[in-house]
Amino acid sequence: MPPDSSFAPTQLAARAAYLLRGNDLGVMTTAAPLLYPHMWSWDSAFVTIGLAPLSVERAVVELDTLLSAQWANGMIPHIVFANGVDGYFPGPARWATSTLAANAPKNRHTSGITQPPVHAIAVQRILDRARTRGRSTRAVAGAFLDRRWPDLVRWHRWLAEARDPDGRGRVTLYHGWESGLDNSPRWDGAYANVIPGVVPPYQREDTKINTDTTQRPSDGEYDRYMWLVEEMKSVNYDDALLPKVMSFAVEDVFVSAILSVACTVLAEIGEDYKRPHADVRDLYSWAERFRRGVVDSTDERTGAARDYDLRAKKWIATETLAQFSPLLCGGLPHEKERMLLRLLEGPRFCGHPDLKYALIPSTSPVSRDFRAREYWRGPVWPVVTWLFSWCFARRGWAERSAALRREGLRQASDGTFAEYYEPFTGEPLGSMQQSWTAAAVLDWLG
Ligand code: 9WN
Repeated sequence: MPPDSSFAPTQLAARAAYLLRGNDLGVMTTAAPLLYPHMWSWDSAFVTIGLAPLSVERAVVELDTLLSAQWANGMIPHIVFANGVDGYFPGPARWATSTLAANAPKNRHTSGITQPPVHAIAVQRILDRARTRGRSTRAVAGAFLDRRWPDLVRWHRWLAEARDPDGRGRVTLYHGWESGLDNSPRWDGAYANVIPGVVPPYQREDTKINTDTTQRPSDGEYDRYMWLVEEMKSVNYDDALLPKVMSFAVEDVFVSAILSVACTVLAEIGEDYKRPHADVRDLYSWAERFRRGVVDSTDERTGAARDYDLRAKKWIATETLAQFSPLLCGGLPHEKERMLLRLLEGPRFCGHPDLKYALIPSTSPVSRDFRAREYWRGPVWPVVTWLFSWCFARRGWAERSAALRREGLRQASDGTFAEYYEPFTGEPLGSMQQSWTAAAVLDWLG
């Protein structure tokens, strides 16, 4: 294909649907065919959102698979491994959760960390799509909610209790991978304080598949990632002990904002579908607590949110998309919110004159941390565009939401469904045929 050719919406939607079928292993969809041949937690929520317009029934199966691997403490693990599939490191043997973690499921291999809680949004999409279908599909969606409601509440409760034990309103992460924005410059300072001890030898798989090393984290970064896994294993992934042994511990504002939104979404579902009052009340109170935590983190002048490094005991201020977390969950005073919107739409982000599309780069092009091709350090992630666009619609900002959708579709119309894109040239990067990119397109066009 010549680089500048683009697909019309109907062709693009057909290709996206075809891609999801191709990545479908039966009861789970791989995040991408080669680089990520298993089910990832937040990917699977986005995949569900893309599957819902195609088949509510298949979308339900996706979330059912994920939730059947939920840990006994309520955690949804960041990877559910496909049976008998190799080709990704770290795999089940390195995590060793089945043998070490008392809370890990018995019937599935999973990793031992978590990922951003976007799943309530997927549940809402299932219910919304089902409403437009016949009675049997509505029944499938209703039965899903009956079956999984307690699990969804347990998931949110685990985040609120195990990951915010002091009620500060921000979710603590013990590994950069838990943020979903793995090697964002947000974590550079915290990782600098991680001194890897003896890490059992390992071979990376990702750089065999994506051989352009400028696009993936470095070996030094991987040593730290692996060391953190060893630290977790040393306490058998015990929630109560992680705070004592982990050399990486950060409060993540982006995850916290997502949790706040997800709690509100789930509480609204709970009200609509007459779930227990006590659950709905808890969900609303967590939504408020995490909204407050995000707002409390913001810079007085700009309204930009900051993460907090619990080890160094200091705020982390970087020019990344996480600055805009309060725009997702709300709560800023009006004037501050306008300042933050100006920052988002101005030349430091979407309004930068050299951007190919007016989209949110993972790191500001004017930041000294910016790298145009490097993992979470500059490129644009379509799934992030989807999330902001969806949240902006919820916030009542129809035009802003539509602008992101329009630009996101222009970017995706190359039909590669890339994991991420170079912001100035629009070159597709990372994994091609990434499931969540196809899912975002399907929802936009659905
Ligand atoms: C580690 C699957 C996942 C995404 C993450 C993204 C990347 C994994 C990796 O791929 O992370 O979890 O190996 O780099 O950063 O957000 O869920 O698509």
